[in-house]
Amino acid sequence: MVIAPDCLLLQRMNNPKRYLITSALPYANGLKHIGHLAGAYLPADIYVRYLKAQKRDVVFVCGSDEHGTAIPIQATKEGTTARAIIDKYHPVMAQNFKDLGIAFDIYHRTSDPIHHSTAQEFFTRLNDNGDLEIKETEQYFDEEANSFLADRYIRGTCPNCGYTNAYGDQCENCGKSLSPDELINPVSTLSGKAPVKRTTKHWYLPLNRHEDFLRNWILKEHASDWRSTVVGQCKSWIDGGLQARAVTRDLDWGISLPDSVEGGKGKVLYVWFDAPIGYISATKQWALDNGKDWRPYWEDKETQLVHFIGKDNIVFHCIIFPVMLKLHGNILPDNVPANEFLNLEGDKMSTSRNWKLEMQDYIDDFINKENGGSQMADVLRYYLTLIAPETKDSEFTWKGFQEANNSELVSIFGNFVNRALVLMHKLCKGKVPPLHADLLTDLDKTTIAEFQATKEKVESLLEQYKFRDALFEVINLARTGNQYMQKKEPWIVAKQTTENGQLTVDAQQSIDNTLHICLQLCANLAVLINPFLPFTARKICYLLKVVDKMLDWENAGKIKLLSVGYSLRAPELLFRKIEDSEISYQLEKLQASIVDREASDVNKEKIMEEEKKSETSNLKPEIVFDDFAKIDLRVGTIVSAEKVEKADKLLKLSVDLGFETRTIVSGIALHFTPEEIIGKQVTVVVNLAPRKMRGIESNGMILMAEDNAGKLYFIKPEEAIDRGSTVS
Ligand code: B3M
Ligand code: ZN
Repeated sequence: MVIAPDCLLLQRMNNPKRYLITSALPYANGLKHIGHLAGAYLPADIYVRYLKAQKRDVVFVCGSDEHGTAIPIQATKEGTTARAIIDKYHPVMAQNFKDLGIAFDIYHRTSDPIHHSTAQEFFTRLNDNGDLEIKETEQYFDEEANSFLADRYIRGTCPNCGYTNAYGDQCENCGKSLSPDELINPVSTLSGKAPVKRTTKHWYLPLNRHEDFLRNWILKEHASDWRSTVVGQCKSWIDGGLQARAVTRDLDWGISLPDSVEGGKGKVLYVWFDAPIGYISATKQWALDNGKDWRPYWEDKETQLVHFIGKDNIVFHCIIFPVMLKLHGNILPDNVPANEFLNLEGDKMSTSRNWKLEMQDYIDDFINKENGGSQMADVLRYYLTLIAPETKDSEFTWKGFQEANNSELVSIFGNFVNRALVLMHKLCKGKVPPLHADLLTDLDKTTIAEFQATKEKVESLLEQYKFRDALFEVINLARTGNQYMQKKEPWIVAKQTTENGQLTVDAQQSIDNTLHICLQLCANLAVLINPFLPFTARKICYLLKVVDKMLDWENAGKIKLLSVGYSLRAPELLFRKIEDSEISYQLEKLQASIVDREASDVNKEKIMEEEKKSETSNLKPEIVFDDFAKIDLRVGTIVSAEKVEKADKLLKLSVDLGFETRTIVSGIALHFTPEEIIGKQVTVVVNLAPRKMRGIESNGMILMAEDNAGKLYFIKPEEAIDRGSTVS
């Protein structure tokens, strides 16, 4: 029998020999906020806990990213050295993750010698193999500081939005990534002077040589199993034209080029070259610490490599690092489930504006305070998973946080477990009652069936990285438990007594069955909730007097997790209610922190105003009405459409505008077939100067909307209207 290659691929992915899971290495230049937590750490931890509960061979690596200009810039701000900065933030970040139950197998750091040598070896291999290009270019140089200027050390006016304080690599106002050459009126932040251009030599990774590989690997092989937001971003990068990217810098903070590299003195590896290699060095250190071999995790195709990141890191993990891995002879990621952004109380989180909730703040206010404890780590994990920005940006609100806790964790999940234990103590003498199999009602049976059904649903969702939906299923099972108890009403059944006040046999048996099922359901909930809320799962084990081993995934779906006659502990609440006063305290604190900042920095007000203006990223500079009024927009109907020869992106359209029929060449051929758009109404810019494309004169432009995934839509009236109608 011949097995189709596709099937082989699927077999491998469904049952890999081992897993290597990574979370983006956070810069050790300051404390991280809950947006980071929700983006790259919490989902990875849930996935890893699930895999570990399944007894899979899995290593979960992360660590501090301690290079790049972010570090010396922070050092200048704090009046100290780069080394002091990383030594200050690295341990706090490690502890924050621990307090929130993010259980890395190793939290490494890129300043470690093992990482320096790993990154240098990586660079050397690529360089020796001729996989890098060396180019001399002109770059900005600060004559006063006698130093080349990293992108972050140059500021100027953004060509996209006009914001006057944009960085050389990105405009913080409109989000557009820039190169220093694009800045208008560049200024060095070291001396405040205008920089000059000087020639310097650098090593480049020629991404352009790998276009076919990337197209095939991402846009074909992974078109359906990767998130559409991720594929969409990759596609627009690739379509935009891949270029060689410099992988070295003139800087004095970072990993020096190996001594063996000619002309490499005084240069360091670009932080985005070394940081992802940090995943490999972390694995090496983990292997050393645990007497294991790190190689199969990076070299054997039977390993499933998954990178958890935020959307701003997509290009590095899906395009640049995979090219590096391929050239170096490593395996490629199986998936890169990147998350979108998490906003906070109606605004995007921002460190510069102090509009954020740091992990440390949450830990101080909810976990380390007497009224909290680790259980409160689970509350944050719960809410962040509930609002996970998996497919689009989402929003953290303190009210939402309170609501999720009070009306779901307390009232549904906690309430069910508590009632089961209370009733068991009251009606079954504190012991697990027997199950009378011959007396099971239909309701009993369907409830038991839900254990297994939920397990299967959760498994399938987790394997698709749909953490939010998976968590919903678990809570739904607790909801089912409450409804079951409500229908069976054991407290009413307990009133069926004989004349001498004894409970009837039938009643006792019915109560036994109800509580047996409820208690087994509690045990099932512990197994299923464990990846999401690990502290809660352990607390349930404690109450049920079982060892944590019960949390093995294979136990989910089973009805026999607790032995009959076993005595359980007295109930304790799993979650406490969150009071209105706690929420208003947090809201006031958030507002106050932003005010502090404004008062201390005169420029901030302006920045805030400008940031407010651009609620969404990539806003263009303001125009006056007259600018807009110059554009003549009309509704037309596509009457014919055909492919343009030798141009796979172009369609030649005839558009009937009522007053005339125009030829328009449109770059939509990859999105629509000619047949499907004939007869469609569209909006046309009719006074655009004619342009020749592939020898065809195009007389106008069709308006299209593009969603985050890169899908195109026509802009048209709600219903068909007269051709030639104006749009304004
Ligand atoms: N430190 C950027 C960031 O924290 C960077 C990630 C590195 S992952 C290899 O967003
Ligand atoms: Zn801008």
